[in-house]
Amino acid sequence: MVLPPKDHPRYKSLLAREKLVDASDIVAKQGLIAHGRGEAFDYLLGEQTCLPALSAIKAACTAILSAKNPVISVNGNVVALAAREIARLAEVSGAKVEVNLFHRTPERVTGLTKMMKGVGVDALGENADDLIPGLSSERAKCCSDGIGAADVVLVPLEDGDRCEALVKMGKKVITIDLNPLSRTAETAHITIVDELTRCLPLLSDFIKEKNGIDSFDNKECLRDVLNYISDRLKS
Ligand code: PTJ
Repeated sequence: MVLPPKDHPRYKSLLAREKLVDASDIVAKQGLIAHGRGEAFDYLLGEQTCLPALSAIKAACTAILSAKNPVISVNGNVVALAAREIARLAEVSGAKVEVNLFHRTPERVTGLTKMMKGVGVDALGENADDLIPGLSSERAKCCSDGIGAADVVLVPLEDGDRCEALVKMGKKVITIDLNPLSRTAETAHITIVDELTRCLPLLSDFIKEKNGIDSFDNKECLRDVLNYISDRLKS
């Protein structure tokens, strides 16, 4: 990996790009496009955690703490950018981690499982023996003791179809998505409109401190994020 100079004003952003490019064997090519879209929205948010996102993180904290069987679903981008942050979240919450891919190949599932093992997490996903109903492609594959049995699923950087299918299965769905207008953002029960590596440590901290909130309305939260962006643009 070619590390950007630490004093570069866009160090964090360049490092994230390097991580994704460096992990090109396990990150889908489409993942680079998804990342670019995320970057654009992050500019609009001022590359900081806005107050509505903070509420969503606290609501996610409550949902995960109240879950019997929470599962964190990870894909190529999530592991390449935030394997350690996911490991910490799994540790403080007791949630299982499952590799669940949109562009699924056995090689990618194995590679991502190995990367999670490298940060101390035994991720599920290789022995997918269950299906998410209503999805006709490879992305339906999941594990019966993972996503199949979960009551609360955290699905960062998710696509709309699978998010909708998980909601239809009766699961409580939390997503992390910088695009407040995406179908995923609108379909999930709790949408954290924030950058993945920025909000995961906050979520882990809140879980450790049991610092959640009970009252949360996702539609209102998304409206608040859009108002926040609009106010920033106007000023
Ligand atoms: O690894 P795979 O095969 O499962 O594929 C993963 C991707 C990301 C390619 C797949 O899930 C996909 O195509 O996702 P979408 O539909 O492009 O949605 C990804 C969403 O994540 C977009 O709305 C982006 O704005 C958002 N996003 C991208 N990078 C970040 C992000 N949100 C938070 N933090 C980021 N770093």
